[in-house]
Amino acid sequence: MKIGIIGLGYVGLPTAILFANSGHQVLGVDVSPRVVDGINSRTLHMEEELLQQMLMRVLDQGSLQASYELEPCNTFIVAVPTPVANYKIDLSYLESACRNITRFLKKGDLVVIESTIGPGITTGPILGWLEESGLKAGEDFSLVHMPERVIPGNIYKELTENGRVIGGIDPTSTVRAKELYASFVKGEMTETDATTAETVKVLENTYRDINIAIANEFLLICEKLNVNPWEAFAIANQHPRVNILNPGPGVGGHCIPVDPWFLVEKAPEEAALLKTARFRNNAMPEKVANDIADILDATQGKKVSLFGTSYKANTGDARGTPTKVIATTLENKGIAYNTYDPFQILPWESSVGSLQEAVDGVGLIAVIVAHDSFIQLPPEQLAQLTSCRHILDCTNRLDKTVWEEAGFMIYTFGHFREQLGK
Ligand code: SAJ
Repeated sequence: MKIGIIGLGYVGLPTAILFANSGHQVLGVDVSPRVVDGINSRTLHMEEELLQQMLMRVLDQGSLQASYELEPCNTFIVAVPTPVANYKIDLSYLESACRNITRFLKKGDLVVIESTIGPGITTGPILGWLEESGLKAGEDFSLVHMPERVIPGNIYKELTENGRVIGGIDPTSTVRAKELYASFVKGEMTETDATTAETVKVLENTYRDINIAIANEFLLICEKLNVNPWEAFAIANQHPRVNILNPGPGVGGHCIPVDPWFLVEKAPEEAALLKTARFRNNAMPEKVANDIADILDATQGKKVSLFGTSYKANTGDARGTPTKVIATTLENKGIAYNTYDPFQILPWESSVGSLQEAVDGVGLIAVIVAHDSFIQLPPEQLAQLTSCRHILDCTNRLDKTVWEEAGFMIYTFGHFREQLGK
């Protein structure tokens, strides 16, 4: 059984490794030299120790190969990005992956779409592109949508243990995909049709987006009321049926900020709440920039260091990161800043390479991302590196008492206005 996987990102590559590790011959295809050459030189472009070890093993065995070019296979798996531009889903990567498959598709093959797509895309455009091969879906080849559900940072565990939803265009397609994925998925695999599977995936991420938006809106309300949102949420969460998520500097990544738009596109009138939630979350980075401006203004600071450029804690993944928007907003306001992130792989113009450089000459440090290395930083160590004593904590993870005892002024996101006399 030869499996071709198109798109070797956070989903495609781990999937390729796990299939290769369970006895299949796998060809991984990507357009990026960093990815293809990286894999062939045994480097995983993500921080996952177990997968790194497994990558070495499958390369040694010869069961995984990375290439720019697709070849004939028995199964094709598509895991390319489906980004959003101007509130519209860009299916161009998906289209080119499918057309690539069409060139090699033959009777008896199975095509699995793992990329996140809106309801109706599998039985609509995807089926159309693949049938340009002259073969008929459901008769000559099988087709399923099997959305990925993994969370970056815990990919191996989630890929193997999470339940999966398998939506075939017909029952045979579903059963074939289920049998194939049983080679490494231990979680429950739920069978359904393609459109339901597509809908389930975007509902899941939209649900999380809306819940984060509620937390962010509650933070803004608490701030106005001069109530500590973090304390209020912790107490509210003691209620057995309440679970307020963490407010924060914005919702980044390549999934949650994107997926609600799949539903908005299909049902613009009904999806009113989804849009409002999206705009609420999208406005958070600008709020952080305004907070920074206010603190600098009140403390006569001239420059800020933004701690964390990734979209969430303990990963180097900077796609859709709120920090980028914070940085751009600061730039537009004429506020000097640098960005610091020990995980950062591709530096920005504003990036500095060390903690010492980051805090040198700044009037404020803004902790945007809760990387362990930031949260566990001893205050005494930081105090030796800089004369800056002002920290905006957007994560509420710094121990305020400990930091204040060490002489720092901590501005807790959503609850520092009184400290500024505002
Ligand atoms: N965030 C908050 N507050 C929270 C939780 C998250 O502000 O309480 C922010 C994070 O800082 C980050 C963004 O939201 O910027 C997204 O992070 P995340 O950890 O919620 O999710 P992702 O994007 O890493 O992964 C999500 C997951 N979906 C769900 O939990 C429903 C994952 O299971 C999906 O596989 C993934 O999207 C995907 O690829 O679709």
